[in-house]
Amino acid sequence: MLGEKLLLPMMLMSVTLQMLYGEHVAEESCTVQILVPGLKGEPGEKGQKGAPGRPGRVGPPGETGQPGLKGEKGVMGRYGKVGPSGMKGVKGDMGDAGPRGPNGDPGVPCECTPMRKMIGEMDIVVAQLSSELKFIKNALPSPAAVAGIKETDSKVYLLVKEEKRYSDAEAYCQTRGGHLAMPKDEGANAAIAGYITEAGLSRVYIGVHDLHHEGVFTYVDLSPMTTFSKWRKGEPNNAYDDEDCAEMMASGEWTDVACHPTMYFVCEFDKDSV
Ligand SMILES: [Ca+2]
Ligand SMILES: [Ca+2]
Repeated sequence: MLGEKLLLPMMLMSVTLQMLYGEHVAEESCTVQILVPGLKGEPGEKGQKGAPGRPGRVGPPGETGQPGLKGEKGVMGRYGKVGPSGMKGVKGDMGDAGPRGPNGDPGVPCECTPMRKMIGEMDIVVAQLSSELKFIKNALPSPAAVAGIKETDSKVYLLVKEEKRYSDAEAYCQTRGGHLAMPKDEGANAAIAGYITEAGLSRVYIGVHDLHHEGVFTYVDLSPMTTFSKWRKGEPNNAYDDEDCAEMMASGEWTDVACHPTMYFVCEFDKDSV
């Protein structure tokens, strides 16, 4: 093939040289071979199949496909965990009344008269207790200072375990609505004496004095001492010319004593005023 390509230019060059130099060239033309291409050959046999080519470029995305058909319902799952408690519901309407129950056994016949009498007596006791409680609240300075109270039909006596002079003791009793004890009969005197004895004492001031007229004893409320007195033998003696007040011994007997020493005393209160 290379030879064919070179032959044509060389042949043309040879013709050109012949035109330029005439005979000189013609003389030499005998030595130049003029090459002419031959006829086209027969087609060759078909070659073997070549190797596969490289992969092509990635194509554009395809169109969205059509939705598939709905699948069949699956098997039921397991039970879930228990949920939290719900809110309290609204109270429902009241139900219908139930059937009536059977009759009870007959009761014991009422003994009303004794019951009423007992209730009446209890009312009286309650009234008395209320009265005494009111008195205690008003009269007692403090529970520790008092041995308790003693009473007769008409009087309430209060033994005060605070040592005071006669005048201060009377003031104490008056503040609480009473006076120093003024025994005006044997019963009252015995009640006070028993009170002193039970308290383990030997003597207390009582409301008897001769402060206004020497030798003329009266009660502390200035009421006269007319029908009753309980002087110990030899009393009152106004010893040392200084005994104008009176004390009661545990025996119930009276003695005139000085007014300034301090000692325990007994107050009395009218039940009507308690
Ligand atoms: Ca006297
Ligand atoms: Ca005396």
